[in-house]
This record gives sequence, C-alpha cells and structure tokens, in this order.
Amino acid sequence: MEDQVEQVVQWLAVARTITVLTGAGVSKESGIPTFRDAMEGLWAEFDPQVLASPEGFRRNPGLVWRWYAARANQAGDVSPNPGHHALARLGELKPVSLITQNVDGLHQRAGSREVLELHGNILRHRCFDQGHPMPIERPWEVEEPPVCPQCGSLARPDVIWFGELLPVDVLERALQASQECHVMLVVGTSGLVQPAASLPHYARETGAHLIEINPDRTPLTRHVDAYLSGPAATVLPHLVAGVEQLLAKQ
Ligand code: BV8
Repeated sequence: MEDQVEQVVQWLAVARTITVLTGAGVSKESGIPTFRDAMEGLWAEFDPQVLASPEGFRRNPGLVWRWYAARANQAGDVSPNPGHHALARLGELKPVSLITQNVDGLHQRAGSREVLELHGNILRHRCFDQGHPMPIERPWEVEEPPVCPQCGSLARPDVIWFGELLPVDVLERALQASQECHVMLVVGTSGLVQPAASLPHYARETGAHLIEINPDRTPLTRHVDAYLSGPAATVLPHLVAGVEQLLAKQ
C-alpha cells in the first residue's frame, strides 16, 4: 500500500483543485457510531431509516425528537479526530471543497471552512411545516419538540430525511465541485445513499483521480484509481504530512 500512498500524495500535491466527500466513517474515531453500526442501547430496536424520515416524525414526533437530541448531545460531547484535522490542514495547503454527508458539525469544529453539508446539521433546528429557524440550545433538555412561535408547527432537526430533497444550492455546489476537481478523496462512506453516492462517479467521468479511504471495500472500490484500506484518522494525517513535505521541497 505504501507505493499507492506515494502516488496519492503526488496527485494531491500537484492537483489544482481537490474535492473531498466524507461519510460517517470519518467521525467513527471521534466516538460517533456510523449509520450502519448496529443501533445501540435504547435505540437498538429502531430502524434509523424509519426514524430519519418525515413519516417517522409524524408518527412519533417525541421519539424522533429524543433520538436526535441524544445524537446532538453526543456530537457536542465528542471532539474532531486527527482525520478531521488533517482535512482542515489540507484545506490550508490546497484549494479543497469539502462535501459531507455527516450532520455532526465536526469538520467545522476542526477548522474546515465552507463545508457543504448535504444532509444538514443536527445542532440546528427548524419547524416542520414552514422551515422557520428555531434556535434551541440544549434540545436534550426537552422531552417533546417545542412549538414554532411563528406558525405553531413542531420543531425538527435541520437535517435531510430519507424521502426529502437535498437543499438545491448545496447539491448544485457539490455537483460542481465533483465535476471540476482534479482529485476526489472519498472517505468513510458506504456509498449507499443517493444522491451523495453518485458524486464520485461524476468526478471519475470528468477525469478526476478517484481515491477511496475506508477499512472496508464498498460498491465504489472497483471504480477508484487508488483504494487505501484503513481508518480515516490514521490514513488522512499520513497523506497530508506527505503533501506538506512535497510542497515544502518546491
Ligand atoms: C432524495 C441525515 C429525492 C439524517 C441522511 C425509495 C423511496 C424514497 C427514497 C429513495 C428510495 N430509494 C432510494 C431513495 C433515495 C434515498 C436513498 O438513497 N435511500 C438508500 C438507503 C437506498 N435517498 C433519499 O431519500 C435522499 N433524498 O433522494 O430525494 C427523492 C424524494 C422522494 C422519493 C425518491 C427520491 C435523502 C437522503 C438523505 C438521508 N439522510 N442523514 C440523519 O443523519 O439522521 S443519510 C445518513 O445515512 C447519513 O447522512 C449518511 O449519508 C448515510 C449513511 O451513509 P454513510 O455516511 O456512508 O455511513 P455508513 O454507516 O453507511 O457507512 C460508514 C462507512 O464508514 C462504511 O463504509 C465503513 O466501512 C466506514 N468506516 C468505518 N470506520 C471507519 C470507516 N471509514 C474510515 N475510517 C473509519 N475509522
């Protein structure tokens, strides 16, 4: 794998633009279980795809509210890991567009700027009917979703649920970043959720070098130019240190 790492470092160092797509695997070493990890403890009996849907919320707003509040509490309790920090550092060395499927806000806390959050952010809230922003500091302190003072509908996390459209402006910018980049890093995603899972294919079709970082192979692996098998918190710092050394020699 070392010579693959060498090749990837070369590609990153000479790339005019780099796009990164991350999934839940990049937050795993911060202590946040991935979407495909078995739901643990209190939530073990529930299917995340049902809870993460408007139907699930309509059916049981309190249950869905408490699931997201618990996740927001956990996201606030954990810290970005070396993988998040490595991507923030890469963004200081090279023009990087960072697209994430994660809703935990850890890339921003690690210092990455202009993060394209395809699926929103569990630390923000809006009302269900009209999307009025609802600043709720500690959602885990209330058992039931608060009522919107403007329209009377219930508060929900500002995330994109299954069956909901992604924000058009964010998706357009993510598409553009995928089609214009010279290198795309795909880190810690099972590549199962659309339309995010299509972005690496757009990058490949427009001639980018496609690199996957994941301890497990995925449906994308057979399409990539380099597959680095390992955890993001180990592989990313190694890559960025290599880029830093190469750029220092120039
Ligand atoms: C849409 C926010 C148009 C909420 C999320 C039928 C009916 C309706 C829709 C569909 C349908 N069929 C298909 C669809 C489209 C659907 C979809 O893709 N479904 C899939 C499951 C088949 N998509 C949608 O609904 C999207 N909207 O299409 O609108 C539309 C509208 C109506 C009808 C049709 C179409 C909206 C999708 C957004 C859903 N919201 N999140 C929340 O978080 O609660 S998705 C959620 O799951 C995450 O955000 C993330 O995107 C996804 C999980 O994926 P990953 O991030 O990849 O995580 P995962 O656990 O899967 O994998 C982790 C990976 O990390 C693994 O590969 C593992 O090996 C690796 N790993 C582990 N450890 C490490 C590591 N990697 C690195 N380092 C480590 N240490």
